[in-house]
Amino acid sequence: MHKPSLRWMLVLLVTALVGAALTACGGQAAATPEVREVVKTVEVVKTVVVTVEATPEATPEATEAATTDEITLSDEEFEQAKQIYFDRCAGCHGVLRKGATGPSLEPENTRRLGTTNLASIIFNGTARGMPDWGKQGVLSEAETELMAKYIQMDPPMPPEMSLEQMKEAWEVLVPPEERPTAPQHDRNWQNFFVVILRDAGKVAIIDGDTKEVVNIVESGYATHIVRMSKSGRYVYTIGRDGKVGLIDLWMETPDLVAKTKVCYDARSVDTSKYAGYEDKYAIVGCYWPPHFVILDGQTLEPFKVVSTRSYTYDTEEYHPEPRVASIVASHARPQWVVNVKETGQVWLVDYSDPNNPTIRMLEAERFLHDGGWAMEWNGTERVGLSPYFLVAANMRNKVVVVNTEEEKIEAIVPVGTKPHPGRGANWVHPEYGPVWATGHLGDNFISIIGVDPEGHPDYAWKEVARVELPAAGNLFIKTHPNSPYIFVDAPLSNDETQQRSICAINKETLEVEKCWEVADYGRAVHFEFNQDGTEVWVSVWGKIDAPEGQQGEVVVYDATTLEEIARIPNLPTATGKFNVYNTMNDIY
Ligand code: DHE
Repeated sequence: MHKPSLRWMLVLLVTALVGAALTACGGQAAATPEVREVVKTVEVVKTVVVTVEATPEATPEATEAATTDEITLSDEEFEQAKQIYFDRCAGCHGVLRKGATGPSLEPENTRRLGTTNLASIIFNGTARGMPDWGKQGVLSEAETELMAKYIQMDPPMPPEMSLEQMKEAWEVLVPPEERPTAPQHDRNWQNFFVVILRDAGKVAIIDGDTKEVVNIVESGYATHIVRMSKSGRYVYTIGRDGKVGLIDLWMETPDLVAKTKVCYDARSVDTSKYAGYEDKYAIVGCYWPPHFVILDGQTLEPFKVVSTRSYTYDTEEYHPEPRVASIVASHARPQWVVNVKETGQVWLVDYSDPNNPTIRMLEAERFLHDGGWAMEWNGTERVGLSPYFLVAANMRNKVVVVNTEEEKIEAIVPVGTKPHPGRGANWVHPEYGPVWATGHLGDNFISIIGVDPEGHPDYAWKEVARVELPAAGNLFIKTHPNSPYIFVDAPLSNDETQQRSICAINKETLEVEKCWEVADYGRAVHFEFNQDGTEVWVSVWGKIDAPEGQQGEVVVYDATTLEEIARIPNLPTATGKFNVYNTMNDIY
């Protein structure tokens, strides 16, 4: 059978890309970041085509063979590569490798680069955000080469998951009728922190008053986040392997009371927070299969699966893998905001009839990721949540503002490179009024957005200020109404000192007041405040196989004086941490 030669396919592609670039920028040199990205891609493609054509013996057939021939893996190697891909690559590039936070790794793109170039990128990383897996010691040279080969092969299609399979995995360890009707301990459970021990697949429950570890609970492979029920009594955990756990904080020793598994790859979970639905339902957002699942909030029985496979909002092309990124629950209506990454749609899901949910699909922007609510204020006193939810469209360098009351996209605000807010930071600035801020993976500043269209219309939905940081590579930003500071980390910086450092920014002057190293190992990552906002907690994310004392811990600072108050040691690979009171009330 005759197939078109790779060389001609490349030439056609270059022509198409050049055409697209020229059309987009009117024949001028690249003007917008989007066009610059296209031109960079074209440059890479051109280089490879020229190299291939310059080789005398490179007939079209030989070229095609050279790019595919040597790629054979044993079954064992293939399985190993598949697991590494799931662990390290799928989050950014997608299971089907169509690209999202990272570029497409479909074979027609990777084969152009070849094993050596790909191995170099995987080992050394890139300035545009690809981690240096080899330099970090995460992948050996052999594993790097294995991955360089694997991603030139067609991606294997992972299996689907039925409701029946989810029910098979479902287990109620303590039925609701056997659970306590009041807390069985005297601890201030609303000031508990649930700390993720990522690579241990566990969470530590820590008493925020005494800093004692109350229990350590199995929670699934590479647990990603936890969220609290509206009452705060229940903790929902989600593992990267799609395992969901329900922890009851009222038990004498807080522990798991139910568990299930609703997908193979997941990042988000939330609960029903509207009056009358408190603690009633949970929702899990999956990366693979691309769907969300509604579960009973008390037992975790899964009962409704909704696929997110659909069409990209802008080009209306079918996408087989639109992953569910962040999910937040409204406090003002029976509504979840479900952010569908690849198709760029925000789905407002009304759960009042969860078997027949009404879904309003809003056209937003592609590659939606994480986000949080803007707050409502009376002067400088926080009085609750506004109807506006802000979410990063990270590869489009934008923040989308969703008006959940009027069910429409209120605004789309350009910010820096790859915004990554976590849930963002809210405060009242003397001039701009109520604001919300995000950091960036790819720029060394935070962007501050005005969020008060009624009181401060001139600043609303605009980037009103930037605060420069010592380094790019920020992952999380956080504040509390009772702290004078906004805290930022930089775990993805290329510089080891910066990875371990955090900075405090003055809310009024917007000056970086202090930056300091939290530990002499690992990466400082993610912040959380205690219930009254007097302390800020930061994780030191060490390695699970490091010597004792270097695997991870949490460091507690006074949120006003910035003095160190305590170190909570022996928390291997501590990452996210969530205070019960702040999480149930969405205080950030
Ligand atoms: Fe996260 C939030 C996805 C890497 C720790 N992360 C989120 C959310 C999503 C997401 C969609 C929002 C959940 C919500 O609010 O419902 N994260 C991803 C990825 O796809 C990505 C980029 C790569 C991957 O393969 O997972 C990724 N995340 C990381 C990390 O490397 C971190 C630091 C450690 C880890 O677990 O892998 C990490 N992500 C977190 C944390 C939050 C989070 C702690 C919650 C922040 C909060 O304050 O709510």
